[in-house]
Amino acid sequence: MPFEGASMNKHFLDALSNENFSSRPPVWLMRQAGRYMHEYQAIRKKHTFLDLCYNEELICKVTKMPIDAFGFDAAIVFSDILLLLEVFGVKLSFTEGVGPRLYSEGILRAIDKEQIHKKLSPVYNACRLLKEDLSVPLIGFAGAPFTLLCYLIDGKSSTHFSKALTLLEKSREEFFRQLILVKDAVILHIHAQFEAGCDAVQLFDTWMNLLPKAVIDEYIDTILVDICKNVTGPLLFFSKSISDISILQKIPAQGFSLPANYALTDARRVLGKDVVLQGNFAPELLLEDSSFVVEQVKKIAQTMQHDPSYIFNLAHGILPNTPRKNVEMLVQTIKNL
Ligand code: 1CP
Repeated sequence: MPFEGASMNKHFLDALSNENFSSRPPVWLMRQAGRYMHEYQAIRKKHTFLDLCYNEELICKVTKMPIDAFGFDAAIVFSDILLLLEVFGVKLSFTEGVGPRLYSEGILRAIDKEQIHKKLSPVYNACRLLKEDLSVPLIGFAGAPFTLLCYLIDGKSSTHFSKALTLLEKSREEFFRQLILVKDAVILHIHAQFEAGCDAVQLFDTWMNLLPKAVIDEYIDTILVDICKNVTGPLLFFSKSISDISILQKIPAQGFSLPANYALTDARRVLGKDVVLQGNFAPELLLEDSSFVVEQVKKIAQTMQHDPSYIFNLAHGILPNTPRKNVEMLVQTIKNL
C-alpha cells in the first residue's frame, strides 16, 4: 500500500469530496510540468517529447518535478491527449515551433482494451509507479472526443479546425460515427488510468466551443454524458472557453475547470454547491511582476476561500515563458492564506 508511514497531502481529495474545511484551497496548475522549468528543458535536450511520453521512468521523473520544486497539492501524469489517437493507427509527431502533426490512413475503426494497453502501457505503468512514491494525489487525463477528432481530421493545431467542421456539415452521421469510436476509446483509456491508481481524471475538451449550437446538445447527450456515466472515479471537465454556462449544467461531471471568461462565484451560483470548481487564473497574468501576481492570486483565492469544493488552478495551460519565481509566489500565496 503506498504512503504507509508517509503523510499524504489530502487537500485535493478533500476538495473533490466537498470537504475542504481548511483555510486554503488545494493548488495545481495545468501543464505544471513543462517548458517553463529548466529541469524539464534539460531532459528535453536529450529526448524528444514523444520519447518522454512512452518511457515510464521519464514520465515519473517529469511528473514529480513540479511537486518537488513548488509543492503543488496534486500531480498530473506527464503525457498528452493526442497519444490515444496513435492506438487508431494515426502517426503522431511534434516539432519545435510547429506543434503536433497527425497522419492517418484509412477509416477509423473500433479499438479494444488490449490494443490500448499494448500501446499505452508506459502511461499506466508510470501511474502505478507514481502511486508508490508520491505524497500527493495523482490526476490522469484524456482528451474529449470532439477535441481529439479536431486534431485527427485537421492533422495539426488550429483555432478553427475547418476540416473537422466541414465533415460535420457534409455528414452529421459520419461525424458522430467517428465521435462514438473515439468516445469508446476515451472511456477505456480513463478506466485504465483509474485502474492504475489515479485519484481523479481530467477530461480536456479544449475546443468544444467550436461546435455549432445546433449540434452541442446531441454531442453532450450521446458523447459526454456517456463518458461521465461510464467512469469509475471523479471526473473534472475542462474547456478553453464557455460561451454559455448552462451548457455545463447538462454534463454530469464531478467538477469543472473554468476558463477565465467566467467568474467562479457566478459559476458556483449557477452550478450549485455540490460540484467541484477549479480555475481560473489567467496564465498571462503570471508574466507580470511578482507583486501583481500575488495581488491577483489573493483576489481569486479569497473570493472562494471558504468554499469546500474549490481547487485553485489556471484558466488554461501555463505559458512556456512564465518566470519560475511567479509560480513559487503563486503557490506560497495560496499556502499562506
Ligand atoms: O516539450 C514540448 O515541446 C512539449 C510541450 C507539451 C507538453 C509539456 C505538449 C505538446 N504537451 C504537453 C503535456 C501535456 N499536454 C499535458 C501534461 C500534463 C500537465 O503537466 O498538465 C497535458 C494535460 C496536455 C493536454 C493537451 N495537449 C491538450 C489539452 C489542454 C490544452 O492545452 O488545451 C491539448 C490540446 C494538447 C495538444 C498539444 N500537445 C502539445 C502541443 C503543442 C499541443 C497543441 C496545442 C494547440 O493546438 O494549441
